[in-house]
Amino acid sequence: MAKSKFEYVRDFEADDTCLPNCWVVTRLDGRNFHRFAEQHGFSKPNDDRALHLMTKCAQTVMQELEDIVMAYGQSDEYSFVFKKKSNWFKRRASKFMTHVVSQFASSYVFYWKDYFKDQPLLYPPGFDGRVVLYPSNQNLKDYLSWRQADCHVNNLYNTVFWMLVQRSGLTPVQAQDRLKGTLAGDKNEILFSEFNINYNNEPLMYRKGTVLIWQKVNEVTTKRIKLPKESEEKEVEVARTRTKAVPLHCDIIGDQFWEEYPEILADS
Ligand code: DGT
Ligand code: MG
Ligand code: MG
Ligand code: MG
Ligand code: MG
Repeated sequence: MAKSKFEYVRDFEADDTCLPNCWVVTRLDGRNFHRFAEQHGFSKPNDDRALHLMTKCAQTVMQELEDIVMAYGQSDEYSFVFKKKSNWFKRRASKFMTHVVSQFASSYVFYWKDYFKDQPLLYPPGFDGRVVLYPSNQNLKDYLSWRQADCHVNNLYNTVFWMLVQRSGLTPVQAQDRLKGTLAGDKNEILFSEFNINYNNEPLMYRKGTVLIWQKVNEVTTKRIKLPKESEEKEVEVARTRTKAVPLHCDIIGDQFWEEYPEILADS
């Protein structure tokens, strides 16, 4: 077919092919979730419904899209790691980013009511996205460690902050002043001595965030089948193994996780 005289406009499209042999990481983050959390009555500092909904959306992204080897999420963000060798959409950054973000955002709205039973969704939430390439396994591990360290630092701060406000009746400004210049040890000490809380006993999901990895799981379902020599249908149990994106709330900064799941970083 002859090309139209308009075809030349294609040349204006920028090439955004991701460099070969690099891990492609797509991170999304809720837009103005400070306000979104307030308006939807999220509990402070952690809302289980919101965190579980984020993970449900991330599982949907992993199941619907190609080549994602793992994901890590905390607060209003999730990072998705694509295979080094992925050639999905010819490695175009815009495709990775927009498919991840749009699938996640539509899932957030679609699954909202399953997690927030009595809380209607008041307005459409948005998410930003970015793509970053990491050339070495160490760079990738350091990236994920950075996000998990961020989770830890913020969660420790927020846990003490909201204790001071909710239990000790400090105003947010007073709580902020009280925490100014304190180190992790000081915050642990405030939690322990003033609120009898051992930070290490706080839920792992809050302290470590959520890692999603592919795992084989056995599923037993009941099926109605009709056997050839019998007239009536019968209920039978069918067991099958499925590969699912399974949530873990573990440390990914140390070596143990990577030694336990070497297939994540393995090529192919
Ligand atoms: P942005 O990302 O620049 O558009 O602005 P924000 O407001 O989304 O800021 P960000 O992403 O740095 O911080 C996440 C906000 O989301 C933070 O203000 C607290 C809120 N948030 C996330 N998870 C929870 C939760 O479980 N409970 C509550 N109360 N708030 C949460
Ligand atoms: Mg921000
Ligand atoms: Mg945000
Ligand atoms: Mg955030
Ligand atoms: Mg199309």
